[in-house]
This record gives sequence, C-alpha cells and structure tokens, in this order.
Amino acid sequence: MSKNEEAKNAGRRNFLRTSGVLGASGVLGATALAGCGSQNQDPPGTGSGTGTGTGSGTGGTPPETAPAGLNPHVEPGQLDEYYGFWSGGQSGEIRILGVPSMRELKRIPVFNRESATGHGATDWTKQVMGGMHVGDTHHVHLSYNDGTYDGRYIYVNDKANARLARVRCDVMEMDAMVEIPNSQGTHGIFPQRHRTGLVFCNSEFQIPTPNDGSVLDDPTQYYGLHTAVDGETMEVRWQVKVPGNMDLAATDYQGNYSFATCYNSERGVHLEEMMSAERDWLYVFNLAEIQRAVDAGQTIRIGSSPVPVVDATADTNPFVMRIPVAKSPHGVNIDPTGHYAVVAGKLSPTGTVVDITKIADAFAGRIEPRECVVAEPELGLGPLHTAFDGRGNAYTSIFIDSNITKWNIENAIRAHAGEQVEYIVNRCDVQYQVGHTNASMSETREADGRWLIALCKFSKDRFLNVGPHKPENDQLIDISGETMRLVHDGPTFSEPHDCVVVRADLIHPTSIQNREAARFRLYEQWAQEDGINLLEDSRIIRKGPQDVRIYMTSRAPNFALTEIPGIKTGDRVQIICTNQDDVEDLSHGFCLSRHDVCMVVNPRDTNSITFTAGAPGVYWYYCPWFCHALHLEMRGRFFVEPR
Ligand code: CUK
Ligand code: CUA
Repeated sequence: MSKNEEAKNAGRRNFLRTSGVLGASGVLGATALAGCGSQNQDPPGTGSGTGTGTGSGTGGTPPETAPAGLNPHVEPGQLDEYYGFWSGGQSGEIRILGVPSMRELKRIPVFNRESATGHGATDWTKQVMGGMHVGDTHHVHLSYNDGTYDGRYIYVNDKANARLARVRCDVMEMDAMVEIPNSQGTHGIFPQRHRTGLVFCNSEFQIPTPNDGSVLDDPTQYYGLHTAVDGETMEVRWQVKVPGNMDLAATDYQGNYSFATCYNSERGVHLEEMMSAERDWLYVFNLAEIQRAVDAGQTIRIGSSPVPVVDATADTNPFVMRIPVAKSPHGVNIDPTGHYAVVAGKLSPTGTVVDITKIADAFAGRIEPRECVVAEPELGLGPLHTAFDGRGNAYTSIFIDSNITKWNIENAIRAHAGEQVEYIVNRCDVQYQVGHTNASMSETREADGRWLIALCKFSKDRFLNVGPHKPENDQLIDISGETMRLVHDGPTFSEPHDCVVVRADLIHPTSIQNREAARFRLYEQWAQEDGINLLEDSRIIRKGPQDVRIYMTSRAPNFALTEIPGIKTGDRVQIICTNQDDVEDLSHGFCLSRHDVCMVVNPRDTNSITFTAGAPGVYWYYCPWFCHALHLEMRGRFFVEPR
C-alpha cells in the first residue's frame, strides 16, 4: 500500500471512530454509510489467481481506493479453503458451502422429505423421523475436541418439532435424531468445546410441565427446559427446569458451564409482556452441580418422560445463575480466548460482556451475579450476534441499522471502567437486516480473522426479482484488515439462520460409503435373517401373503434384476438396493414409475424403501442418477398381477 493510501485509510479510520461515537449516542442516520469497501467501489484484486494471497499488488492495477485484502475468487477447478455449514431454516436441511467462493456444494437433508435422495421416504429415515417431514433448523455446530473442531459430527436443531439431529462428517449424512421431551421450540443449541460431550438445547417456548391439558391458560405454570443430550449416544441425559424462556445457547471452553439468553424473563405470552422489563437474563448453568443432583437422584420427572429433571425454578439455586443483561438479549457468543461471553441486547442498543472467570465467585456467593459484567458497549440498534477475529475484536450484527459493527473487547472493558477510550473500530453496511454473523473458525480457539459471513434476512433489490418471496442474502466480508470489505453477495433459499466456517483441513469425508452409519445395522439385521450377502446377492423373497422383500445389487449400467415378477396388487414391497460400484462419484438409485418411490444408492451404499404395489400392470423402474453412457438403459420391469 502506498503512503498516500495509508494516510487515506488512517483518515477514514478516524472518521469511523467519530461516527462510532455518534452511533452510540443514537445519531445513527449519520453513520449509516461508514466504512466498508463495497464491491462496487472496491473490487478485490483481480486476476491474481493466488486464491489466498493478499489481493494488493498481485495482479492488474487495483483502483486507487482498493484496500489490501484477501482474494475471494476461487478459480474453476480450485478448492475452497473453508467448509461453510449452513442451517437450512424451514427447508429442514443443512447446506454445505465453500468459503470464500460461496458455491453451494451440497444439501444434507435432515428433517425434511427430499426427493433426490429419498430422505424421509426410505425405511431408516422414516423410522427415525417418526412420520414428521418438516423441520426448522436454525443452528449448526460441529463437535469439538480441546476447543476446536474434531471433524466428527454436525449437530442441528429443529425448532418446529423440538428435535436435535446429528450428521456424520465422514459421509455427510444424518445418522441420529432425538426428540427433546417436555419442551417446545428447540432453538439455541451448543455442544461442549473441551471434548465431544453434551449438546445443550434451549426451549424457546414455555409450556406447562407436564403439557397434558391439565393446565392451559395459566402462564404462571409455564416453564422452559435446558436439555443435555449426549453427543456420542444422542440420548437425553437430563433437563433443567427454569422460569422464563431460552433463546441462544453457548458453552465455555472448560466444560464448566453452558449459557442461555432469556428474553422473556417476564414469562409473558403476549408481545407487550415479553418486552416490558428493562433487563432480562443470561442464564449460566453450573454443570457440576446439575450432574451432582442428577447422580444423587435429586430430580423430578415430568409426566411419563423418564428423563431426570433438575428443578431450578427458585430465585436462587445452585444450578442456574441469572445474570441481568440488557433488554431482551438474543445471541450469546464466547470469545476465542474463552474469557468472555458477549450477549447482544436486541431491544437495547448495547451488548453485555460477561467475564467467565468471575462466574465461580458468583455461584459461591462471593460476588453478585451482576458483578460478572465487565462491559456494556453501545453498539447500534438491534444487536443480535457476535463473531470474533482472534485479534481481540468482536463483530456484532446490528439488525435495525443493517451493519456489522467491529469493536475491541478490551477497549470496551476499559471504557466501562471509566477510561476515555473508543472501542468501536468501524462498521460495514450490509444488505439488508442482518441476523446471524459468523467468522472463519470464530467459535473455536483457532479463530483466524479472515472471512466473515453476514446472513442478511432481506435481499430486496440486490438480485433479479423472483417474485414476492425473495432470496436472503448471505454476504461475504473480508475481515483480514482494519477495515471490513464486502466482497460477495450470496442469495440463499429459505432461510438459513446461522452458519459456521470451518478450515477445510479439519474435515475428511470419504468418497466411497464406509457402511458405518447407524442405518447399516438395520440392513445387516435383515440380511442375516434372510441369509443374504448385501454386497453380492439379489433375491426376491415372499415373506407373507402380502409381504415381499427384494434384495437387488446394481453395477453400472445394470441392475442385477431386470425383471421383478410375482408381485400381487396391494403387496407391501420392500426393496433393499446395494450399489456394488466402488468408483468415486458413481451413484445409482432406484425409482419406480407411478409409485412415489425414488432414492439414491451411492458407491458401496445400501438403501431401502417400502411401498404398496399399485394396480395390476407393468411398471418400469430405473436408475435416476446419471451414472454411465447407458444410464437410460439401466432399468427393469416390475410386474404386478391381480390378487
Ligand atoms: S436466530 Cu433462530 S430466530 Cu438469531 Cu439463531 Cu433468528
Ligand atoms: Cu445407474 Cu444411472
């Protein structure tokens, strides 16, 4: 960077500092523009082709105003440096994006029924999904070891039907799903960070406990539940019953605490009531005390649920501490040092910084819970979530102002202690109304301060108009420098709430199915029953007057069976299909005409689906995945006789 540019940038930073102060005092209109290079003014260094180098000086002549920065362009055939795991909102799925290219690499169906893979229709998925086919995923988090991702599992919530699911990272498919008992609105989730341990799930809605109709319109008897699910076995271990609701979740790095924001400490059931208090709470759960009570049997049961429940409804109790924080808090995020929890105010223009090292003293009664608060920075209107760069800065999404506000944590603490120090570094406008924000490795000890994603709820005019239902806009921001630099608009389908951005070297998926997921135990059990070798044998077995089981292998471009005779109309037919090909990217599938039956069978995979044979006639089945030059010929006839 030239001397000239440096001077210009320095001037701009000073301007931003000033505008930060203005913003904090509520003169927000004046600051709305500030300081982030937009892609219109500041195209990233073009043509450098280095993928990761600093953009400046590596190619072409960047416009004079272009700041140094990372190059977001990933050349065709080149790989991204990060996996982005996106929640898929009401679609019920998870999405994998490459970062920084923002290319969508894959969708992992979880709580939804999905036509291409057969998810939700195949035998095993039907079994674990319990007949439900909608989900509302908000939060995806990976399993941890020692404060960073261990590359084993992805956990995802379903707010709609109060469930938690897990995806195996080796094959990127859902392998477990559990219902969270006694609760509704499973929203914030977070796994422990010191090892694969518990995954905590917050219920956003308060309901009667038990919710059996004996209590209806009496909100004083509604409660929320903080649930611990074992991240290995996916069994519900315990629950803690609290007054008030719980929104977002977080965990410390040591395994001592889990956190939940509570925006409805009022326990209201209407909006005005929920908003009435000036302060709400950050709940801190004392995991050792809770475990002690569970081990000692000092628990209650709710209804017929076998899960032990710790009653923490008393104003003071050893299990849950309530730290008063700014009105209606939303996000709670732990900084990469593990020292601070940052709570965003939502209905207050402030954040609250909690010093986690003081919490033990507060639990012991040596200090008041409120004394754990070490800063209350004024950030802007509608702060929601906070990401970190590993260099002491925090990046908070500001919903109403539509920006990402970068601020320095230590400076905010010093300002809170009375020093005259500016903590706002600068702001970056986003388009528009940002919800979550997350940065590369931000939720780990290894936060690297390179890329930040702003998940904007509205795209309005940013893309070609596609009708009343617009895409959202997940924007990519380079945070490697002092000034944030918006470099990419990413339209997304409904409605990713959150994402995590994970260094690619931490994730090691296979290309050939390793047959280790839970569902294979089901197939093996059937095969054993019938004396079948799944990878070799094809056979039609009549199991009863109305029951047929078919084992069939496939190898490009053939099904082992090209005729399936002997089926009677109304038969319950189960087809168990195995792909013998162990060639990368060679998926087959099974689709039966006019039977609503379609599923994928990946290399060395097995999949199964059960259906009722339709009216007498001839039905073609075919491989629906393009697998070979003779893919269209990969088919057979299914003969249905009159009964
Ligand atoms: S969130 Cu789920 S309602 Cu901020 Cu994670 Cu929006
Ligand atoms: Cu096998 Cu197409």
